[in-house]
Amino acid sequence: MVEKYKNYINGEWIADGSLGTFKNINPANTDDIVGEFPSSGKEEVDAAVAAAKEAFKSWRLVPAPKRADIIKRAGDILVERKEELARLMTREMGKILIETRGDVQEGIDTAYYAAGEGRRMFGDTVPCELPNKFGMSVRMPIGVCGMITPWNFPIAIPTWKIFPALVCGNTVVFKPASDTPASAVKLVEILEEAGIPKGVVNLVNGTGKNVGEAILHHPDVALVAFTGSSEIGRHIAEVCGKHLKRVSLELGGKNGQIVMDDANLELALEGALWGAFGTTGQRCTATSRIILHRKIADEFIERFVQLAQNLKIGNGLDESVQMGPLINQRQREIVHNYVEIGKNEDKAKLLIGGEYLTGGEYDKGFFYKPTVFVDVKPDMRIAKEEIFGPVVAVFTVDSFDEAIDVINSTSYGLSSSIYTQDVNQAFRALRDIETGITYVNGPTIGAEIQLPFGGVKDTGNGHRESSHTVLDIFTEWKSIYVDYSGKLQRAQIDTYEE
Ligand code: UN1
Repeated sequence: MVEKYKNYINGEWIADGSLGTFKNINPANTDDIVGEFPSSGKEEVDAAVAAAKEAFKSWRLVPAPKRADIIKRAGDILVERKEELARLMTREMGKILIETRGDVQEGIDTAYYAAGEGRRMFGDTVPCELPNKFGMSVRMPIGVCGMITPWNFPIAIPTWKIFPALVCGNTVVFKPASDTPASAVKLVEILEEAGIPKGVVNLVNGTGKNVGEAILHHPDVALVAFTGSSEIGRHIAEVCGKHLKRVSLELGGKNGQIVMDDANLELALEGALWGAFGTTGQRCTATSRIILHRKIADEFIERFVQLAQNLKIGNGLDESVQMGPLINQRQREIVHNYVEIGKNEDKAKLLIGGEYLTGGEYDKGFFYKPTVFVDVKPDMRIAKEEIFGPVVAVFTVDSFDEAIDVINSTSYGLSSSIYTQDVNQAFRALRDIETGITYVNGPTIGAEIQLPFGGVKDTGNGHRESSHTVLDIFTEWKSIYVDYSGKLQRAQIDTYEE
């Protein structure tokens, strides 16, 4: 029996989708069907937006600390259900259990942080230039927010958007990735249990083409927040631009780890392995480039390749497994196509991997071998484009300055890292690397939710999720002047008139 999941619109769980149903399968074992979901389109989006618009009228008036209490409760429920959710997530999208537990933990951290904002959300009070006049700024909610989220962090990323948006007083239409709809249903169930009023959060399952597009074009959606590829992000920005919708984009990455000749190699190797092959390379923050100082390059490559080849690959529900499958066959083809491109590019050398992992249980999943290219040059496609798989491009450089040039030589700017013991070098790197996040002596993955998350260049459009900076996405400023002088006072004029 395949479990049947539903949409959630205006406080009701609705089984039928106007476009039928779709199945969600376990990428580590295609015999395992996680569930059947309503395939939705414009009809459901219209109903969800109407419910969210209506609910906004009262939700915006609920005091922020009370809204935050509901998010705090959602965090408490996530704590109780952490293991169950992690297991479902591993089944649904393949990453290993310690990582899916971390994914839920990121949602818990976000819940408590966002709940705290319910009692902060600071604005400014400033002196006014005229006597008997008071000036301050306050944050106002924006309205109905369309949240379009990816499959690689099925709990964490939706919470990054939904929790703070709700504390700010917005209402939500949530369209999760069609590869991870079960985690999304669980998250919405948790919000319902935590006491979210009807219509405040609505869940519509389906494809980007059917559901996502309807959200983008709906006149009553005031804001769209999206995490995913730069290609789709560009399209979303175009549509939202045309309609003057607010839009927040978290897009791709081509993150590099620099290893200088004075680095602690042990540490740098461990970091590179985790950064490159954690989540099977399917993080926007994944280490897809390693930039080695020539003096340590040979030793590093030899040891790195050995470590990569020894990784235990398999079904993430097995606690001893270190790397799971790719999300689906389409992604496996994309990854493999990049490997073919890399093999044909001038002088890049494929050292290990570059093929499907097959045989026995592997034949039932979308497994791919850890893949390492060396002698990569910055103008190659495998050096510049996001692959989203366990594929690493290794560069060898002769100096710190060359390392910085190489790390900056992509259009992306999400995360980066440098391994060095030299504090001067570390600070120059922090200043000169063009990314939104830079680590010293740590891998490119592993952002904590109390610092801004996001990137420069083609990685986004200037917004930052997490931290208090997320409030700038989900609120707009209102400036307030109260004149208690009892007369007309003209700014800039009466102030300076004798
Ligand atoms: C992503 O890669 O899409 O910093 C998000 C990290 C995680 C979040 C990654 N905390 O790697």
